[in-house]
Amino acid sequence: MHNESSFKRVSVVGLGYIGLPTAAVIASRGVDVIGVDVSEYAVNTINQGKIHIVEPDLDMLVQSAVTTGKLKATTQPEVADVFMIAVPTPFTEGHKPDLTYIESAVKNIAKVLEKGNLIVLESTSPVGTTEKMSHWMSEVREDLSFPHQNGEQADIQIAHCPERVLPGYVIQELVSNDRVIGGITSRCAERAKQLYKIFVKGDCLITDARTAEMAKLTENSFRDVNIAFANELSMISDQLNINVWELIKLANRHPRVNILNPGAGVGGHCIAVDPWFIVDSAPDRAKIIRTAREVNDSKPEFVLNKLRKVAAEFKTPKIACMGLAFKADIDDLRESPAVEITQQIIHDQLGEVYIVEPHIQQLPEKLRAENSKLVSLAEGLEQANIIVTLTDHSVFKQVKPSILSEKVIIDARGIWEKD
Ligand code: SAJ
Repeated sequence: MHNESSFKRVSVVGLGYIGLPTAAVIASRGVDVIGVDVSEYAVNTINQGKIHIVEPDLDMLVQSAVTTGKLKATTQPEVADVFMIAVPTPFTEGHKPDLTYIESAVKNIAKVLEKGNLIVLESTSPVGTTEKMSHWMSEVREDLSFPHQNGEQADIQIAHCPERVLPGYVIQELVSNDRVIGGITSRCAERAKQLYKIFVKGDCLITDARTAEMAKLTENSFRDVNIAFANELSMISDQLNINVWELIKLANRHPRVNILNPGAGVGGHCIAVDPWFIVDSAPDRAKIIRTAREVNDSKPEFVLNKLRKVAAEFKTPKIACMGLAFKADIDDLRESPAVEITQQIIHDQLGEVYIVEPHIQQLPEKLRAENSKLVSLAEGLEQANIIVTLTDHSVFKQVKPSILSEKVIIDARGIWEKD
């Protein structure tokens, strides 16, 4: 495709789960893209036309972008018309946001900034971060003016456009999702909108930077609160001897009720993290948001306690842990409650542990032990006398009920109950 926008050269800083797909999609629209990452391994892999992360269809997109010369990766920032920042924003001890990746990326870019450049922060960030970026850059470049100093007349434009893509559907959602674009000034937002129009088919909705930051945190907190409601119901139902899956199915037949699924806990690096940024900004006001986090974080221990009781009734407990990924049909084990639970089962020596995770070839270091083994689905089902479902992978749903009839099942994901 031919690029007719004023953005001839786009730099994407941070080539992970968000940055790399974004870089490849923009390159596929005929724009020259420079990807910047601190990891030499990531940079070398990408420059060979390969990928260092797993996401459907990304491999082909990157390969074609690199082969046509439109995408190039480097460890040092180069001159560009726009810089899109997609680096991690984890939290530190006490759930405090850690902005060091953003600060160091921004200060690094500042060295190569030119008058007229646009910087867009894509990383999910606490309210006020985009404004902080403006200050950080001005410390490095006293020769340029920034929006917090010179408003609409600033030499440099800065905006926030939070990523909203769902892992597993990134390529599709990058193009089709609506985007919220918040500028420090309206000119910043308008300029950023021109950038996103190169590849986004959804609407680009304009606001200020603080509202855009809060919008992203709100989306993930909304989901966290609703999952917490489902998880709380599952624990109450257990106490009251009610099947929570049947309960939710029935309640959801009300035209204005739509309860989400209880599970083994909330994992991933977004929903279990972002609500804490709201709590950190307004600790006295964010009551439901904080409690939802606590409820979801308590779910793994609840599942473990159920398993401890069941295992105590067996002479030789053989436990099949179904799934390690943080959610269905992906291979991502980071911040996964399934890993946390499995690790504890192994550590507490609750029995022989048969780990079934069809999306990985070998166990992560922390799950390797004398009493643990990565096995196929068939072997796990055959060997185990206790089965605990931790991730709702599609392949698990196809297991015939007759195979399960002689096992004790703790179905934390409702895989074999829902339908
Ligand atoms: N989960 C449940 N029950 C449910 C739904 C999810 O227990 O009914 C669990 C999942 O198993 C998983 C966790 O919640 O452990 C999070 O999974 P998810 O599919 O809800 O979300 P993520 O973390 O993969 O992606 C979210 C998305 N945000 C929203 O849906 C509001 C995505 O659009 C964001 O771009 C992404 O966070 C992000 O990067 O912030």
